[in-house]
Amino acid sequence: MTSFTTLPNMETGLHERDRAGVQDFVLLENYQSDEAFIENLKKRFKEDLIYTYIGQVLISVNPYKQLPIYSDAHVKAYRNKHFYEMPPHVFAVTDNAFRSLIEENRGQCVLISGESGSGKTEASKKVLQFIAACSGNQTTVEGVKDKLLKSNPVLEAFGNAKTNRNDNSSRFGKYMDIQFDFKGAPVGGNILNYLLEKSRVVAQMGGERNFHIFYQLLAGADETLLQELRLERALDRYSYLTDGLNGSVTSINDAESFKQVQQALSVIDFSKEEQRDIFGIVASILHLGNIGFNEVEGNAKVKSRDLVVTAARLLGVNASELEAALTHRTIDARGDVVTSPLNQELAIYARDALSKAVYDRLFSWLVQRLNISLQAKEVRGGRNNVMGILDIYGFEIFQKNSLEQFCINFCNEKLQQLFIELTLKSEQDEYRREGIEWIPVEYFDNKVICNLIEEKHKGIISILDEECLRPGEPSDKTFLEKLTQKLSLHHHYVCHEKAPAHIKKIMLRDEFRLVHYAGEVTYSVNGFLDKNNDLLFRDLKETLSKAGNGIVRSCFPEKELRSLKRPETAITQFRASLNNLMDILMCKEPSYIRCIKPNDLQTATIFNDELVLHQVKYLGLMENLRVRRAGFAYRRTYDLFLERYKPLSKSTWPNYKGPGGSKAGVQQLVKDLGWDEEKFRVGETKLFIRWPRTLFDTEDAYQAKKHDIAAIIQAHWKGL
Ligand code: AD9
Ligand code: MG
Repeated sequence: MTSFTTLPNMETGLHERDRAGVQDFVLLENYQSDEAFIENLKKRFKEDLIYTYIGQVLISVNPYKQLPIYSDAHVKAYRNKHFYEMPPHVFAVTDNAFRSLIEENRGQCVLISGESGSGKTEASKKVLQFIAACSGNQTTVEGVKDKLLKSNPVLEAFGNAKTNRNDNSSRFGKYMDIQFDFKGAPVGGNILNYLLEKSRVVAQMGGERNFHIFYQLLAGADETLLQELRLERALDRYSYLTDGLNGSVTSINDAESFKQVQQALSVIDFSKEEQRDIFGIVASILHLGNIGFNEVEGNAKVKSRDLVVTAARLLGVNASELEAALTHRTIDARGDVVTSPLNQELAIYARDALSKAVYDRLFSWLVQRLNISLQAKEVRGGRNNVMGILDIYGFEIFQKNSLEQFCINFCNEKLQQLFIELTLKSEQDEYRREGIEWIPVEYFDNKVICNLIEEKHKGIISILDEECLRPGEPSDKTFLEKLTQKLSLHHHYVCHEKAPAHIKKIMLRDEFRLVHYAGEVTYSVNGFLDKNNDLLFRDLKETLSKAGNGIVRSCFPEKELRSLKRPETAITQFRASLNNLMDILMCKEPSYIRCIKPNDLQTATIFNDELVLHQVKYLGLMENLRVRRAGFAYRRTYDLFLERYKPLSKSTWPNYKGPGGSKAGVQQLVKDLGWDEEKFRVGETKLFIRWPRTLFDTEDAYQAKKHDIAAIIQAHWKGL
């Protein structure tokens, strides 16, 4: 497969290093220096070279502009190439993983991490694009590929929103498995979704929007559909849309996106009826949000019955029943059924809880429905033929951080843990496998923060759950008191009382602060208990379980009402799903894409050194590089090394003919080159080179010789 014509990277990698920095950080001479690291990223960024390696790990800097590097020609150029043959690219990482999957039958996962707006979702789409473009083209496979690709616009419409960090921010976590047959053709897929930020349905921060689908529907639906849903185009008619940014976003074309969503739903085989039900639910939520309440003698009364009637019609429930459920609460205490009226505040709470629950369950239903459509008919070639892509919400620090940010940041701590374990572990494994001595490197292990959050009985999650389940009158305030009581001595927990003066100044009394691996975040406990309890009054559940809208009915099954078990708290469910995810990832071979955001303004050309350095540090990239360099900066299989450098010695040119194959050939070659013992080690299958300089010199010698080789080859062909 390797030939002189397919080895362009060494030129770009080694000889362009002045103009465009080094394409692999292990080649950076001053590798301990933060400045040199940033300088290299910056140099490349300015040249539109957004990708750089640390060994096998890909670093991607968000260019915030379209680059012409994802064309079909690029896919083709990266297909079936050895990793270092081509300049760094998300396609190279994908090709590498894809080939391990097919050739070695090893389950793969591509883990994409980085903070909000750094380019994770875009990277995940490129991974999918590459796989779709280079795997099989029979009609059955085309269908699967189409569905996989089309699942993205649907999930983004319902699960993404404009935040202050990113105009298209993922507000849910996504893990997608693609299943392949033994020939490498995709035959199915499966998506796992994690914790949708459903509080956004009823309230948004200044400058932010609700989920895209609401705006898409209002901008893109034709008049007939709008009328059927009793909607008007004006956004300011809907109270759920007027909290944050009231309007459209220049980078987003809502009407156009709506067309894409409709088209995608059709490709994924959603029936007309299902589509009508979906949009009916979205519209019903907008109407629910407009329902106001008066209070008469402590009892809430619906202000405008019309809205209840419209929402009820769209959900397919009885309007009077919905009205009663919005203003009353029935408690079944061991057979004693008592119904009591709600006051205005509680009725608003019940209405919002209803909207959130309906939207959240609609989202999960969509994922399940996609999965049915993506289900492989038959997977031949074993269950290891799976490639997973993880694109989950990035680390977040907002002005106000609540339970949602706490969950998102906890998730990022867990992924960092995995990164530490897998990168260090795989490095160690390789040295062990190859019989090479290993020098351990110090690194910050964020396990201590994971424990602070999730340790049984002692961690923040346990304390929160305990408080939620405690009889008496637990509140956010009592929760915070417990936290402080139990954790005030922990190095990564900062409470108001014990905060240093400069922090105290910016902290409120209802806040606590965590020292995350990626930075310090202040959380406001307001709403923690409510969100964790995630209570939807029984009357509403009962009403929905009888809905005429088929999706609503299946989202609120009757058996849930009959269950006597207390539902698990939101955070406990989240922790369980994360641990399950970690188990899935641990048994696959990982490829890493570490995304970096060059500035906070979502704009091309600006490279903010300080901001980038912060990310480089917390992503552990300097440590990653040190680990990679502590042992051997470069490694190359004997075959590859010999193929390229054999012209440098008479004993290996044109071919090594001695005994012992390419390993012996390489040993002979480096002996002829006069390398001393310290420069390299001989592993089982690879040559390990300690310093990049050794490789540079060898490459320089090769370049000098290249013209001679060209002449020799030409003469050779002429002679034939
Ligand atoms: V969040 O954690 O979901 O808030 P992501 O997913 O990390 O975040 P996303 O991929 O959505 O960020 O990227 C943000 C924006 O940056 C995109 O909408 C694009 O406008 C831009 N972007 C990111 N990567 C690329 C790229 N490779 N080429 C061009 C890009 N633009
Ligand atoms: Mg995203």
